[in-house]
Amino acid sequence: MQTSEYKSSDYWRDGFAFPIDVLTAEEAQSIRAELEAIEASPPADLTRPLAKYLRTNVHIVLPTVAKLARHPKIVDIVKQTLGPDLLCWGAEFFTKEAHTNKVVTWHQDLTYWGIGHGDQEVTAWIALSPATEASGCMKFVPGSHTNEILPHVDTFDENNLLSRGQEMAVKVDEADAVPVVLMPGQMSLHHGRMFHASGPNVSDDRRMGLVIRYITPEMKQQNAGRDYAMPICGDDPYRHFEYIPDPESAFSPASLALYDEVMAEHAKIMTQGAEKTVAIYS
Ligand SMILES: O=C(O)CCC(=O)C(=O)O
Repeated sequence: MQTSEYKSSDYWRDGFAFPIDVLTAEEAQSIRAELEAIEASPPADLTRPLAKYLRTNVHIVLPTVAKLARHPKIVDIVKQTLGPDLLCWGAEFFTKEAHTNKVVTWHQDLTYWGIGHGDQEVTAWIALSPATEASGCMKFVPGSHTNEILPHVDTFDENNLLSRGQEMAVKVDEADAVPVVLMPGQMSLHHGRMFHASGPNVSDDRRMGLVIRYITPEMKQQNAGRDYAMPICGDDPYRHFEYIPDPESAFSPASLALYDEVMAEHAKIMTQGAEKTVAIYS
């Protein structure tokens, strides 16, 4: 599907849309190369392991990710979906190494984020390497976003990429699932109540996705005192979120200080009700 063919009616019917061409293969490769250069030689002055910065809120510390959140093609698609006023609430690299058992169990994103269970959030998942059934691409259950948020349990399984190893307490029929196959530079969109999961990577390449979470400004953090978002476009008469500025440079001192501030608040939000430490926020 080309960008011009995107129909938001498909998204609202199914709860997802893909594949949507947003970057060239070369642009995707350049972001992958930048990420891999950082992984090969992490900045010396980080107070947390590099993987934690990459795994959550990476838009605070990496200018390339902040810029991508404003990429005209991506924003155009998201505007067609959620309307003209947009904030970026989060960004994460979801990487599965080649030949590893890392999985994502069935879950609904809005379960633990504290920003309600409504329709004003969408995730853009942008492939930086081939996301295939062999490499452990996501799977979606069409129409499942029409459910409420269903009960989830924490497993803290070390092979689970999710923060608390959470999974839905109801059985999802794998036969209902659609594999979200994407080539580098292609994007999928999914709704915050979508049932989704992904399996192990049995391929020879890393499976790399950059996830950007967009919200509209009327959303509000309900669990903690403060929450943060990066302004993307349109108006925000509510100011429910503290604004995150673009980082001046990768892991700049100011961005690292802001990162710690945001993570302290997010730790309160994301760990509510958890029986163990939630490692990515510590
Ligand atoms: O990348 C994956 O396999 C899962 C990503 C996911 O759960 C999400 O973006 O909400």
